Amino acid sequence: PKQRVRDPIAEEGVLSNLSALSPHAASIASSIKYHAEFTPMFSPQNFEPPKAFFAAAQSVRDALIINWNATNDFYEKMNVKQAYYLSMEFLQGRALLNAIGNLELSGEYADALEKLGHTLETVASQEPDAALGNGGLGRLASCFLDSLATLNYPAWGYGLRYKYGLFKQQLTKDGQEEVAENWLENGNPWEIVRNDVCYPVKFSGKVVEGSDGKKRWIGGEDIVAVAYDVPIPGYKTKTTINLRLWSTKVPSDQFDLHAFNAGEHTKACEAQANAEKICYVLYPGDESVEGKILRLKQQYTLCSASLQDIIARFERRSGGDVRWEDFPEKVAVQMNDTHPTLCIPELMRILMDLKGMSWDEAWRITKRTVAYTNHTVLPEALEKWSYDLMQRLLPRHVEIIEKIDEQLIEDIVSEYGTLNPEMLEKKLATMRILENFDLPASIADLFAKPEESPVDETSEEVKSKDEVTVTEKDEQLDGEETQKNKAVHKEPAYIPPKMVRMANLCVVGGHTVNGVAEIHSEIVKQEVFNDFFQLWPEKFQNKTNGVTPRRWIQYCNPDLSAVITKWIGSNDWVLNTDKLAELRKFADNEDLQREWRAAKKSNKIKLVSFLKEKTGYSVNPDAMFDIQVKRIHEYKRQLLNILGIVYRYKKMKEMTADERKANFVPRVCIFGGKAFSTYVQAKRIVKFITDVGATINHDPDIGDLLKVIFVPDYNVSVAELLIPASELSQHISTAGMEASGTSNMKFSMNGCILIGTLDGANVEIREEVGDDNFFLFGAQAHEIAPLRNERAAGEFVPDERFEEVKKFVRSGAFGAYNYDEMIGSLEGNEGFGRADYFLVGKDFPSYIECQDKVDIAYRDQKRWTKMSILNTAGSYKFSSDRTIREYANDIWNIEPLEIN
Ligand code: T68
Repeated sequence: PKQRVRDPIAEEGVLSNLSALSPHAASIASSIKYHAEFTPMFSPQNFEPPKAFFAAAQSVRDALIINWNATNDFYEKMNVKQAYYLSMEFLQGRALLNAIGNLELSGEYADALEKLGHTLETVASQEPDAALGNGGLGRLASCFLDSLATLNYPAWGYGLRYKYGLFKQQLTKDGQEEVAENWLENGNPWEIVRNDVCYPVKFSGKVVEGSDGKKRWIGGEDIVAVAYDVPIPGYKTKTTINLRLWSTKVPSDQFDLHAFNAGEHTKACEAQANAEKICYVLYPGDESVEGKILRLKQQYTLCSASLQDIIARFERRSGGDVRWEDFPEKVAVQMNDTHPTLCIPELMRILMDLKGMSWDEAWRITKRTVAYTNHTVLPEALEKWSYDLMQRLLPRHVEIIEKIDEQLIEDIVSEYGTLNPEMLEKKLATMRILENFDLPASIADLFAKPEESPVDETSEEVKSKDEVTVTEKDEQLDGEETQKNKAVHKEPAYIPPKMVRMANLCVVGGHTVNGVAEIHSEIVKQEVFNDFFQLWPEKFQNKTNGVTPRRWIQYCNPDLSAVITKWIGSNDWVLNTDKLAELRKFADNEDLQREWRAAKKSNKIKLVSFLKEKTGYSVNPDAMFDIQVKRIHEYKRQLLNILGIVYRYKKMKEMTADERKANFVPRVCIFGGKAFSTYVQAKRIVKFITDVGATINHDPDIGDLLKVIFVPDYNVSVAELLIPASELSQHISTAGMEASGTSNMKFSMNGCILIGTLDGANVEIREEVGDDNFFLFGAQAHEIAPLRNERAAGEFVPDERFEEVKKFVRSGAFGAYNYDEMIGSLEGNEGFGRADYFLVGKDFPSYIECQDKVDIAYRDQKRWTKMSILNTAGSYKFSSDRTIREYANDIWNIEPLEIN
């Protein structure tokens, strides 16, 4: 220190009078100062906000590490059963305010930083979002970690440390543009690299059988997975659990020094680049078909490294006495959707090939260990892998999967063998893990049809799909054409590609399958996995999603939190959200109503400046703030929302200024969300919303009566600003298509009223907040299939108002871009797809009528405020603490354990 030239913090005298601070804040200030001085990655000459953030985060991390070590030591000593949440996505967002809030040090940090010349808010805003997830599924995983730690459950998360998180969204005149999100660019103060915790992971190669009959997987490509640990603090507890993220690298002995010295630099680094690229980018969502091999490598890396780690821990904690049959008494593995399905064959492989177990023993253990959560019923999002690709990459796993499939066939035949063969055949076709595979000969005999004519000796040999030429493939796109050609040329029959159905493997290999909201779990049982439900009804459960009230009320909405605490009499509600229900009895109280409105207003004002900064638009804080933020997807129906707005605008234009004022409540309609980069229709919708905004926002007739704003780059931090300021939020998916939704819960908690369909968790939210406090519209889930049939039969007669709005869009009212295709998709025009598959046209009339009711309700601010209070009061059920307790009791069988 003597040699240091200058110390800006000391020079500026900011630490000269620490006595003004509480002892705790003073020690925090010196810790921040210490880290500012000894973090070499920033210039010593200054103490700017980025450096202040990093130093503050490091000082928080010191505190976390103490608790984190204590937690891990305690679990090790007690040898408790631990749950492991395996997820390809964790959408953590920022960590600083959450960590100091959970440590109950927010005041001290604010004071300390102020002493150092910064506000806590500015410092916190320096942190980049950790966006290692796409949307709801990833954010749910992060809420679960907060609840697990808070409730003292022995549990860890396992994921991947992507170098680039979810892309940054920029809006240009052409719509959305994607930019890489280099979130690690300035270092990540929260992670602890564990070079001592690494495991080999293999791809490709081949399987050989030893003289002892044991299978060995050899050759191929070897990489290493290295652990990066992120401590996750619970709220008001010492418990600090671990999120272990794997990064990939090449084994240290594989750098080709000879090639490098010979000047072949690229070749020398090839293995390294191949290994590292596995963790380069987050898979961009459920639509992509690109990068399949890489995605499979990612999934296998997560499963293999995590299981090796879990098994090593189990063995270590068993001391010299490893009893494998106890493994499921010590380990619960939860698969967050099908992305970690390879856990099942990987656990089988390790237990059999490396630990010497028989198939039956290994299968019993595996089935008692893993469980599966389903997050989608969209058929196109149910994950399938090409059998050939998987076999190339994971030959041993494919053998194991084949055997699981064989066993399943036996189970199905023994259950249904006495039924008619047609039914049995159908069961096998839908339930098997391997799709488009022949049946084993012994089973195929069951279906031999005596009346069938013998095989035509002259017919050409059937080709596999890969052998089909390009022209043949083209013809296959047109069924009729193929039939014709067949008749003339005797073309070979098309053989559909062999696939591995990951969801079926999860259902077979897991002890429990759960959906994420009541209605969704019913659809899972009655539709998606109905055959499995009939066979194993005891496997199926519901676990309605939840969100953490720490991040999603207390930290993002301090103003409202203070009001809630005052009226409930304590802040116990942060841990026990049931207490929120007590607000019901004050819902009409004028004092509470006034304070409630003031909190909302202050959040709206904060949002107004954010919108100005990000979009340039100025909006009126007294208008109703109406928000729809989520991934852009046709089933989520942003198009219904924006067409409703267009209709409103058209009606306004037809009126005089006085009529407009009398008929419409001023609204700011806010959209946010990312479209997957190759999802053309979703990107068109983004562009359309911005085009509509550009027209309406500059229309002098309209002024403050209507504004349409697309907030760029929606992420967790933006949500934390938008949700507290919201008054109406839209959850308007086609019924039956949104598994749950979780932002609906966050909005309701923050006193926002929902407009929505009876879909996902909306159903349960409406039950809790009361029918009067939820704006319901639209067709119900059981009506959707008949409506689509009606549509297909050409029997649907669209509402005049829907025709009017489409015509208006087509007239070019929103610029030169040609929206024919987008509008065409709502009509089933030839070539434009699926004849309004999402039923925008069907629900349009009830949607705009419902929006009229919203306006009427908003005019009566007393009524509206009461509805708002009753939303917060009724949201108590949707804490992820409730969800996690249910998982712990009903699926994982783990107990809370407080560190002493
Ligand atoms: C969401 N799923 C559901 N998937 O859509 C939502 N998919 O209803 C539910 O509330 C939420 O999960 C939590 O249960 C997703 O977010 C994905 O992001 C995804 C990512 C990769 C591949 C497939």
